[in-house]
Amino acid sequence: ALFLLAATAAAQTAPAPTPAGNPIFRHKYTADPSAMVQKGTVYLYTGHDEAPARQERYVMHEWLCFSSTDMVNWTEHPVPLKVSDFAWAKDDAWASQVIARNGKFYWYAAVEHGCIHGKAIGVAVSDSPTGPFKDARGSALITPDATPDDKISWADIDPTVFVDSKGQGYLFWGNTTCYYAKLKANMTELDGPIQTVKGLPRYTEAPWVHEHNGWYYLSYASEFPEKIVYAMSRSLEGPWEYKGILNELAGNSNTNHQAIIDFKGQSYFIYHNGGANTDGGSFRRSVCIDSLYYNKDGTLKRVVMTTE
Ligand code: FUB
Repeated sequence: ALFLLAATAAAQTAPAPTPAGNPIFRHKYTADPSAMVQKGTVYLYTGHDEAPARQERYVMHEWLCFSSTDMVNWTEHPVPLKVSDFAWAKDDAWASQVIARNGKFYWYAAVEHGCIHGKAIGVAVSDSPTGPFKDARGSALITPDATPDDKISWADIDPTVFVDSKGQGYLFWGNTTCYYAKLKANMTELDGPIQTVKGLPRYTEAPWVHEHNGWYYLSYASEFPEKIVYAMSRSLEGPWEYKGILNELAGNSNTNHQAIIDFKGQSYFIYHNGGANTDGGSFRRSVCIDSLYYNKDGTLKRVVMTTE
């Protein structure tokens, strides 16, 4: 596929061509994709890896937003959310997801908390999928000490959010242990206790929940270096049944992080690897997209990265 990118300032400009195939963007390093379909448009949200070459630690201060009506030509929007938009946070624009509800758009994002040591999850809100977004609470939704068995300061990362057909919202997240909690209809408060997801062997991080033909899927990053695996259930509250590998190691990156969407009759697996440019790697990652296919029994065919 030929991927085109339109860089925008305040106003959008005409698309400018980028190299074909995966990774889809080469002008910036992008990581931890999430995606949402709204009115015939895909909105793709990513973290921004800003670490200079050979600096082997995350440098991430903001999130990015791109949109497309064909998964080929992408428009880049002005930066819609930064760590500094959460006054209580101090650094690390880690993984995130945006979801639509009640005519608004809610962005769940992991950051380093400014006062309590460790990662926290905030939620920002906007009237538009492209922002600007602003802090919806003025405080973290999930604080670094929210989960009782935290042994690491980055236990509370990688939010994924889902609203079921009855309108019940769920937040899933976590490193080493996967947690979930119900969300109130306002999407900015938990509605009940934090629970642990069981039945996810070798869980590391990066949960993504989606639904397809009556099945719920919980895909996640497993082991380290990470591969993406998945489990299936008839209920978001489990029991989850482990189904195996969805995508093998992500090239030159220790992490992988996925989003799964259906768009115009095709399913897509959106993820990152360390493949773009000679400086690419675990801290300079790049978003890739490949088609995703289901077997008749609902299980997923393994995704192999393509380059065109
Ligand atoms: O981008 C920072 C962290 O790396 C994310 O939170 C994890 O999912 C991994 O991709």
